[in-house]
Amino acid sequence: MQLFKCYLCAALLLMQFELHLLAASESSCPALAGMPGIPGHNGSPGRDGRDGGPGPKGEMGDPGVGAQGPPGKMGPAGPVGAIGTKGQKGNPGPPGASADSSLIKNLQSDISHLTNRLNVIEKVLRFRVFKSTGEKFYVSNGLVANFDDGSRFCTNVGGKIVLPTNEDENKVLSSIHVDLKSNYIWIGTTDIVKEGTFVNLDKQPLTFTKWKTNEPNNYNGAEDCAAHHSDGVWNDIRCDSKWNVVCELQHK
Ligand code: FUC
Ligand code: CA
Repeated sequence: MQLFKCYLCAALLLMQFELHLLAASESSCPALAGMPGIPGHNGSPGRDGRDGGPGPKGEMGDPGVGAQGPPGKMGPAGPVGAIGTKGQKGNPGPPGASADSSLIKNLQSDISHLTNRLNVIEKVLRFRVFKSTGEKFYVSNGLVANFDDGSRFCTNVGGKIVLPTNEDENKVLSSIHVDLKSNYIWIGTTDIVKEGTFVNLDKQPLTFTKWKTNEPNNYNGAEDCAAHHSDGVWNDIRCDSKWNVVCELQHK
């Protein structure tokens, strides 16, 4: 058998040799190639290779069996929610106590004051000129008369001859001179009872005066009444002279 293999091998080699010859004769005619040698024996084993790279990741292990940890910290507050819808109307409350007597008294007092004020305002509106001083109304229909007639007129309309009791009222009276185009306006004070001592028509001392310099002078010994001049100051003057009449109406 070993012998047969050797023959077969030699025959194959010879065939291969003739094929080479055939191919070479088509071009040129080089020197003849030698016979291929017999394959050599296997070499000795190589050296050990280097360490390989890390292997693939292992499978997840089974869950542990330790005790549960403490609860975590509270999280931050969430965003403010939208306003909810309006709730239902509540039930009616129990019946209230009846209005007490002090409330009724207050209401009656308020009504009384308002009625009085309304009556005064209705009177004031009948005059050609009317001004509010805050506490009083100053009114005039343009009457020019002596002191007694003027005083009577004012009483008849529910007031009295004007008498300023402070700077503001004195100024309001000055402004009325402009409306009346007047020189003097009677004021409610006289020294008829005691010469040189001017008192109001209730015989009370004056708490405010605005005498012009060197007045009152009782000129010619005959000046027991007084008037407010258009320049804003007062002068004593004869009671029988005729000047503009302005009344004051006061609401309680
Ligand atoms: C001054 C005034 C008098 C009078 C006379 C004409 O003497 O004091 O009241 O007005 O002038
Ligand atoms: Ca005078």
